[in-house]
Amino acid sequence: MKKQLNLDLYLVLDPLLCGGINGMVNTTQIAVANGVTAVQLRSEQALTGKAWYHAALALKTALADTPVPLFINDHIDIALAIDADGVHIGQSDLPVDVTRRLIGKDKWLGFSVSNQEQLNAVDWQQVDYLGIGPIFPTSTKKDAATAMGIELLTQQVKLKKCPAVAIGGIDINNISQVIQTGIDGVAVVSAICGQKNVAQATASLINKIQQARQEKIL
Ligand code: TZP
Ligand code: MG
Repeated sequence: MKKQLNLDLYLVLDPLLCGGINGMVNTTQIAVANGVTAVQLRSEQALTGKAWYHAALALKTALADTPVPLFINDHIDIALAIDADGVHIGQSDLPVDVTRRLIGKDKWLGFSVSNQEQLNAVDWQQVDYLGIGPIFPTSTKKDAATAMGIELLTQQVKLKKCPAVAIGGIDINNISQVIQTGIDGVAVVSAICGQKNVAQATASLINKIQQARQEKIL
């Protein structure tokens, strides 16, 4: 059955920061137990197809009895091979319509945008959610575009026509202002991966999200 798309706190895994496949699985289990609602396998480091496949399969198994969907970054073949819940692609990957043709209607399709021009060009019929960022400077993504800041994010939140997560440099200290833009959720790498206490780091982010939403309503 298709898992639901809940973007509240979206964990993007980095095998280097997590300490390999076992580290990613461990991080995922703890993070999901503490409130993470979506998980993506992503690697800046070049991995073999075999390593991608085994990592993806291990994560799929870890998430099997949970409502949390697994997304694969860039690698549509891996997503299909393990029957992941979705794929996440960027501006330099296969075009959105081609990706949709390959993955079919039943998988979620996420797409990254970094500026207004890219947002205007989104094919809203094909995309299920957007990743908007980087919001703040980040050292996790080596080729990240310039950070857009909260003001530009607020504009993009108003213009978007599908759900979206904000990404890039988001941590416990700035997550509240990101949520207060009205965005559907937040995606993080280093605020969870490699943290000494993954359970506490995740729970604190969830708390901040709930608080910030409450404050927005009041
Ligand atoms: N896309 C835009 S910024 C980024 C990605 C994958 C990296 C975010 O990592 P961090 O550690 O949460 O800043
Ligand atoms: Mg990509």
